[in-house]
Amino acid sequence: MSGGELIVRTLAGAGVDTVFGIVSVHNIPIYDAMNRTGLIRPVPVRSESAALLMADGYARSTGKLGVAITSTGGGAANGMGAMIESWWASAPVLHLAGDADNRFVDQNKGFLHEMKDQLGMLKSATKWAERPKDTADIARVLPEAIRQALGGRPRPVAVDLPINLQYFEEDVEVPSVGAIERVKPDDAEVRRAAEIIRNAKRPLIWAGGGTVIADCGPELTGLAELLGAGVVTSLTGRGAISEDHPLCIGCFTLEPQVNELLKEADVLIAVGTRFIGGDTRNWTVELPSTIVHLDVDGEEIGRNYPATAGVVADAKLGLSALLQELRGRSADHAWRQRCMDVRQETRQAVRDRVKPYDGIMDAIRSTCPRDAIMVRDATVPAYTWGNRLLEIYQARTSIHSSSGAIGIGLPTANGAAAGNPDKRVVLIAGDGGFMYHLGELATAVQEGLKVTILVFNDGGYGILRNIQDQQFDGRRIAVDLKTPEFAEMAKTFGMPGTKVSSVAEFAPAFRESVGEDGPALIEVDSRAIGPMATAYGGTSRRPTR
Ligand SMILES: Cc1ncc(C[n+]2csc(CCOP(=O)(O)OP(=O)(O)O)c2C)c(N)n1
Ligand SMILES: [Mg+2]
Repeated sequence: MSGGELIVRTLAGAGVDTVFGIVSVHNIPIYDAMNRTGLIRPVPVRSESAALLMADGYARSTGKLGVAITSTGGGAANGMGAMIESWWASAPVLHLAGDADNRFVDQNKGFLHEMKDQLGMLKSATKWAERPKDTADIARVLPEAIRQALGGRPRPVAVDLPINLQYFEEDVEVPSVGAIERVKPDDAEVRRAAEIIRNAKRPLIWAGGGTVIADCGPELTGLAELLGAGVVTSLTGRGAISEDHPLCIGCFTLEPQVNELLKEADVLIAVGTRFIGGDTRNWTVELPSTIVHLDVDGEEIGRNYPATAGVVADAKLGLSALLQELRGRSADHAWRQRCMDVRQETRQAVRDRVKPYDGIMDAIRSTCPRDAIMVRDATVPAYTWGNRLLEIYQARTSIHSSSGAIGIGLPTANGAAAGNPDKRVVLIAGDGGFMYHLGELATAVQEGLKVTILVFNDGGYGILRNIQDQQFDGRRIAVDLKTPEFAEMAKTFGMPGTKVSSVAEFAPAFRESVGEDGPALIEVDSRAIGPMATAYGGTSRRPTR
């Protein structure tokens, strides 16, 4: 069979049924093989950046491998920003990039689309990337790429595919990827960690993205209940424990009430987290001096805060081993109550700051079923309430810009909708970030994706405007943007479009959009609604010497 067919049959054997990409003379044999075999549905998009981000949204919301196909050089490079996002999100994304004929590649001869070091570029943003040396070698490289993407700590990977190898025919068997095993904990590590936790009087849990990836909701919730420990989460850790659980303090690690609680705690049980700068105000949030750190990626244990004890394991297996060891331990009622009080106080304080936009948030949450997928681009409505207060009840129903890059919203929302045709996806985007991938409105309509797109239009890069006001004496520059009439624009793409200018108008418009069988767009006129009670200027500060 041809290299293209080998690729398609290998992917299909690994359970892949959908891929996102743009066809090119440097990947056309793969498309032709999809056509001939009917094994995989290709979703055509409007930029490679969107292809990779759709694969990412698909992967994050389903837990399955997300696959994107691009061309050589500029096409492959267009996907790189997206791969940085997938790296941050620990999303299992496979980038199949076409490349020049391997008899001419990397020689700067002028082969169509070529670039200086495409494999080097792909390696720079991935856990693993390789170029097969001949067509038969695809049967070794591709399954390994899939194992790398999904195994241990999931991360983006890439396979660089010279175009001649996609055409050449070889007598090869379709390789199998095999089962992806979870990393099991070491007994001695578990016993040591359990010993520390057993003696704790005021334990807290810090749950990160690893808890979502491992799908360890019952174990995480079980440990919190057993210990009477509050659970704070990182941004990627939202949803493993339901945010309406009384012990789920939530994603508020920078709030003063939670910082106070962290100082009172005597043991922090960190699970599937690496304490990134954004969750710790660049590692200045004070954590208990005793930290038990469980992570599938041994390199993260103790990297940012010293770990008293480490357990290298999948979060689900690690937590169930700890639960076994800790059976019979009782909880301190006063501490349990203290955690539940902080949960309430924090939420109320944040709610007061975002008024009147809490009305919009409440309408979103009360209209949508618990399994709706909430996607947020990097925008003020996300930083202030979408990433914090808007409750998430299930793993894999929260997608945000992990890297902080703007523009990821629409394509990741589309990818989530493509992977979850039975669920509603809600996108919260700002006018600036939304403009990055306008072409994907056409993809949403074409594929009938059930996404409600909320564009919060403040006529520019609002957060930077606030930062200039707060930290640069109001000297505003390069923050005001001309925006189209978004609702009218949506209609020309073939989806319903509405504009709302008050909080009261929002709920009925939103309810209608959620009832649509495909995408719908609502422009929220933030200037008409007015400023938030407290203007948000981000967490970045001028560095001091
Ligand atoms: C790829 C990328 N480029 C630049 C930035 C810097 N940046 C952060 S937020 C922001 C403004 C986003 O504007 P908008 O989407 O309208 O949201 P708003 O801040 O107005 O709520 C910019 C430019 C970024 N985070 N990512
Ligand atoms: Mg804006």
